[in-house]
Amino acid sequence: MAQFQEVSKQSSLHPKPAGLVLQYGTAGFRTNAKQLDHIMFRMGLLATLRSKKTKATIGVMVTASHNPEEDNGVKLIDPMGEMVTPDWEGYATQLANADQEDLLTALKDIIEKEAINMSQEADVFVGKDTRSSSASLSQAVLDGVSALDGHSKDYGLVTTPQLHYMVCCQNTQGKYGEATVEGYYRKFCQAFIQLTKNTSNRTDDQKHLCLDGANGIGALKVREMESHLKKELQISLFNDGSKGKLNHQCGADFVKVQQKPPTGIEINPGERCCSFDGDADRVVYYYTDSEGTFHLLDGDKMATLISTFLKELLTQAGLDLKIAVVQTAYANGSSTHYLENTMKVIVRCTKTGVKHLHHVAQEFDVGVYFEANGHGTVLFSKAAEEKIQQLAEDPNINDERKRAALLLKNTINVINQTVGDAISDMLLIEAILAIKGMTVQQWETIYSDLPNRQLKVKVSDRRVIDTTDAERRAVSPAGLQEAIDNLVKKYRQARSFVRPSGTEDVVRVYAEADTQESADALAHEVSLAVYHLAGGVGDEPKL
Ligand code: G16
Repeated sequence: MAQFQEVSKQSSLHPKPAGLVLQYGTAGFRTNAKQLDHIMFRMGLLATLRSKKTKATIGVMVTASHNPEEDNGVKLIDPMGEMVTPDWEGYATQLANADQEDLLTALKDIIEKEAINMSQEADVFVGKDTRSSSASLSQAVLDGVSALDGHSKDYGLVTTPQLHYMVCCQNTQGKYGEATVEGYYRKFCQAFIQLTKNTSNRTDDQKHLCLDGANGIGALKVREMESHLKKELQISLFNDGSKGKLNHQCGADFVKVQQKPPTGIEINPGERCCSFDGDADRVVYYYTDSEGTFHLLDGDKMATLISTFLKELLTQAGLDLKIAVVQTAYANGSSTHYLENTMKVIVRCTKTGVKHLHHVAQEFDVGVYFEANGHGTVLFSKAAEEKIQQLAEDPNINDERKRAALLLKNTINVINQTVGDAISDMLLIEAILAIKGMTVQQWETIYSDLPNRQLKVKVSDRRVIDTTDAERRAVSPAGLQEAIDNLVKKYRQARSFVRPSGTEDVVRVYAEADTQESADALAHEVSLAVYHLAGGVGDEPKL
């Protein structure tokens, strides 16, 4: 077959380094950019097969998100804008690791297993972040698509959620929106303006937000979007990529893990600030008070604010829809307690990775899902959307129900339901604060976080750690969970777990307790247990 000859020819220009084995992780492949050229070419091939199989457009995003500048990675996007399914993640790993001479066999194996009609047309959308390696790596993806005769559209520099949005728009024939960057700005900014239009007595101070763009793609895109916001949101942009390094001492991951403001930002006490990560699919909020103390409002705080707002609107609208919040093991214990006991909403816990949260959220009429690191969104079932739409158009309802139904309708439109999206989440949070007339300080006091600490431990092979119960318990190596249980018992209101990262070559350690000193001590002691029982490398973790 001519296609296979072309694959053979092209793949020799994107050779696999001998012996290199990579795994499709939490959000695709991710490692040092120098090791990724063959992976990108092969993911171009795989996306083409996936497109032929689904008879729909597939997305390939070249990014390593929160990782350092020298890394890169790739995320595959399925037809409705969601993450690719687990069986295709498996194919991705097989294809990525096939030796150069076995590539065609691996490819044919997938074609056969999935009964793919190779004469079917294929369409692949490609996007990339601002890393210096992204240009040549996205070219490798395009080469893979063309080797199998697929059509590609190169969106160039876009945020990850923008590419998810494009794929969904394309496959819904424009029902979700127009598959252009301008279409994206129009859809989300118009909804934001509609949502905030009756809050016109807001002062410029209330409309003002400081944004740390992590020196990445989010900063560029917010600049492009600004005019669509018609000054209803006034953004002071820092870490816009003009001088600083991507994700270096800045960005959502840095702020969340270090629990301190990013460098490169000038903020006054009390000012509302937020940070995006490197591909703008996560956002966290924060401020410093007059004493200089840092206050973080992470994904859990966002999930709480959003679900409270939605629950109130559903009640006012008289709509009986089932709402749930989906979290991971990293969710602060106080947030889960508040959601379950005060707000009385259903709370579910899944493994890390938005792909897991997304699927559980789909089980409800309204599924709010957020990882504590700021990655999340809200999903509305088709039936819920229809009920809200009908109510908003019903001429026979009272003003309170009408107002609530219209707010719900515009809330749906400001949310990027395909995936967590820093830009869309920021607009949603800003709109909710404006509508509720709430300050960031009032938002923070909804509940108090338990002090917590996250650490990383280097081990020789992080796969020795296996977990269960949505990653809350370690089943291997032997003795590790017992050690954690004994350490946790020493502290009050304490909890701790460990898991291998799916985006970095580290084991992550999380601990929370009644005081910061206890959380820090527990995290350190658990790190030592990991170091000793799971093959730690380098120096022992220090307090
Ligand atoms: C990705 C995933 C997130 C996950 C994060 C960290 O985020 O999309 O769901 O929380 O990695 O994962 P891990 O702890 O396995 O390294 P991003 O923003 O880096 O793409």
